[in-house]
Amino acid sequence: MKLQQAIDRVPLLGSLESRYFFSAPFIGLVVFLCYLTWLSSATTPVVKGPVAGYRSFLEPTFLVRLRFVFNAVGIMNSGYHKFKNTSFIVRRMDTDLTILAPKYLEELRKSGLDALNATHANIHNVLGDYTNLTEMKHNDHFIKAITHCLNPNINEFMKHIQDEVNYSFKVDMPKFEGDEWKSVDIHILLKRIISRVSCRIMLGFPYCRNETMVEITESHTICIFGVTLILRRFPPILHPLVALLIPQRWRMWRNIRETKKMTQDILDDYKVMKASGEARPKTLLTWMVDNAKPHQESLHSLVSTQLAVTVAAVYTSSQVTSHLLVFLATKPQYIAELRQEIAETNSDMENIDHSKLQKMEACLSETLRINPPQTNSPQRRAMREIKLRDGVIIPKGALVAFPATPLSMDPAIYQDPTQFMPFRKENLSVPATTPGKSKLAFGWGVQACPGRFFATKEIKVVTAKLLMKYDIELAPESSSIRRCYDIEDLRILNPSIRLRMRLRGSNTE
Ligand code: HEM
Ligand SMILES: *[C@@H]1O[C@H](CO)[C@@H](O)[C@H](O)[C@H]1NC(C)=O
Ligand SMILES: *[C@@H]1O[C@H](CO)[C@@H](O)[C@H](O)[C@H]1NC(C)=O
Ligand SMILES: *[C@@H]1O[C@H](CO)[C@@H](O)[C@H](O)[C@H]1NC(C)=O
Ligand SMILES: *[C@@H]1O[C@H](CO)[C@@H](O)[C@H](O)[C@H]1NC(C)=O
Ligand SMILES: *[C@@H]1O[C@H](CO)[C@@H](O)[C@H](O)[C@H]1NC(C)=O
Ligand SMILES: CC(=O)N[C@H]1CO[C@H](CO)[C@@H](O)[C@@H]1O
Repeated sequence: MKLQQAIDRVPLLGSLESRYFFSAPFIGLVVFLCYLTWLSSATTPVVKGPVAGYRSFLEPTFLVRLRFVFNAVGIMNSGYHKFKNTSFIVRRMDTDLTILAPKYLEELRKSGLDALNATHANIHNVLGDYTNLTEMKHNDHFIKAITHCLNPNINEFMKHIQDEVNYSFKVDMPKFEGDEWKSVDIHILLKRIISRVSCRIMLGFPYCRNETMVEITESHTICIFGVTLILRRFPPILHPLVALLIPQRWRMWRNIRETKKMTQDILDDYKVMKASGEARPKTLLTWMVDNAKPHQESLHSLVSTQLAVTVAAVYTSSQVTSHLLVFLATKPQYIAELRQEIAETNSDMENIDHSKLQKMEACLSETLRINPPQTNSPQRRAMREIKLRDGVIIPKGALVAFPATPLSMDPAIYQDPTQFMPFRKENLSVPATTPGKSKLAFGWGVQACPGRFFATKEIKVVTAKLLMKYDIELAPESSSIRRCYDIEDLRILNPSIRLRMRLRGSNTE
């Protein structure tokens, strides 16, 4: 009765009869039906083609969209094998996505097809408006910094990267006594190492040693995944409301604020250094500051681009390295071969191009083949209507992608595709960084991942150091559990996987 009194006191509610309040189930039903209607309606233009994923013609569309959340790879595979040479459509909860037939890869590379834009696809996928990443639309600084500063000077950067990896091993590694085995959450460990290295190339020494900044680098991508995974469950009309309630978004804002503070402090330091003629560290940030066009000079712009690189760089690399180590932990025969190869390079890790540590690079390629971080890769957004050579029309606004995982797991292309067989003879000589028509983990064409040269070297350095210092094996309790999960088109290592590690040295049996 207290409720009724309370209701009566509120002018508007008091005038409503209380029986309306008993129609909650009715309102619930209406809301639910609206939700299903939204889920069933197409939201993005698509290329004409069949739709993959329906188990029968009776299956309602909302179910197909829901199933894509946990079975994206299954749906992609069924479409790929059923419609071989034609493009098909998959239904994600937030959009319809056209999976282009692999035969179009050639055309995409040759003519460039620049109107199919990778950045705009990414902004859509991370809901840029809600993750403060729309700045990327006006600002390709984050890509240029990598192609103009990092890639041409990569050997110079490698010195710093090695130093940072050394430091990380000192402070982040669990302490081992004698020859005891310890259970290690490998992904947490690698995320920390990779974040430190990422901070080092972005901000330089000593700023990269600021633990707040390292934590931001580590957590920011996860925050953004959290926001997008939640928001994709809701129709756009509800996004402004729902977004306010997502804790990851509060954390994300805090990260942005802290990064602004840190960046401002660094810029102030730069001014002092400039005045005294002291050299600033060579970093992505200094490059961005020096090469900013007027609209790119603001703190807001610098911080957005900085975080855009973090989002592209940290989670991908740490996941891939974790997958690699888990594969190696289960295949000790390769560890022995890799150790021998590392020993032969005489610990000259600064100039590790493809010609050095080739076997390790083959292991990395094989890891990327079995577990590309994104199942639909590369993804592009059509910025205008595009007519392909065979007359197929990609309408303006369409989101298109290629079937990275189905291609790299196709038994017609790779023998025993589910097996980790790094020394597939024919491909030993192909660098991990070179995209292939069935090797799309780094994307494709001019818009392929600009950070892939760095990523490969970084992963090789970290893995080499781990293998030389520690014995690793799969923890017994992890041997029978699932290795990976797919959440929509992202593949993640099962967070429960543990490796056992121990110091090598006098105790090598
Ligand atoms: C193993 C690690 C990595 C994988 C698997 C990976 C994969 C990818 C893929 C598939 C794309 C899209 C390419 C396309 O659309 O054709 C991409 C774009 C990109 N990656 Fe990477 N990447 C990795 C590491 C890195 C690192 C370390 C950096 C930075 C140093 C980086 C920076 C970028 C940037 C800036 C883009 C462009 C985004 C855009 O076009 O808007 N990536 N990456
Ligand atoms: C797919 O296309 C290729 C060449 O474009 C052709 O040789 C092949 O027969 C086609 N396969 C199917 C199943 O249509
Ligand atoms: C994609 O769009 C971004 C942002 O609008 C732009 O800077 C970039 O040049 C475009 N990429 C291509 C390949 O046209
Ligand atoms: C990192 O440590 C290794 C040995 O663990 C050493 O050979 C190398 O010189 C160190 N690199 C840097 C940059 O300090
Ligand atoms: C993020 O973007 C929103 C909307 O554009 C803006 O109101 C907010 O201040 C931004 N957050 C931060 C921390 O910059
Ligand atoms: C990290 O940097 C921020 C911003 O410059 C500063 O306020 C904070 O005290 C630094 N933290 C440490 C541990 O140095
Ligand atoms: C993924 C990849 O690069 N595959 C290549 C392996 O080698 C054969 C033969 O050289 C090529 O045809 C494949 O494209």
